[in-house]
Amino acid sequence: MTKQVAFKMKLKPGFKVEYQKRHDEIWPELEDLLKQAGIFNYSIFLDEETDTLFAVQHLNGEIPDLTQEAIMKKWWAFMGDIMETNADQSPIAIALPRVFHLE
Ligand code: RM4
Repeated sequence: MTKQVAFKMKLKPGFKVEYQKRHDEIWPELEDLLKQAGIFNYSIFLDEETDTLFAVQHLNGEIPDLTQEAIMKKWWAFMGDIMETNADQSPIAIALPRVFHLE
C-alpha cells in the first residue's frame, strides 16, 4: 500500500543555488537509504518568496524513521548551514495535510 506525504522546511535566505547544487549532487548512499526505506517519487519545491521548501514523497508502507541512520545524520549536518534546523541538526519539517488529490 503506497501513501503520499508532504511537509515543509525552511531554507536560509539566499541559498537557493547552493541548495539546488547540493541536491543535484546528492550522495548515492543517501539515495540508496531513502529508496531502501521505501521512499520514491520524492520532490522538493521552493517558494522563493518565503524560502519555504515543500517536499512531496511517495512511500511503500509507513513513514520510515531515518533519524538514527548515520548517513542521514551526516547529510543533515552537511545541510545544516543553509537550512533551519532542530537542535540535532535535522531540518525543521512540518507535515502538511493533503487537501486535494487527482489520481
Ligand atoms: C533535504 C532534507 C531532507 C532530505 C532531502 C534529501 O534538504 O535534508 O531531510 O530527505 O534533502
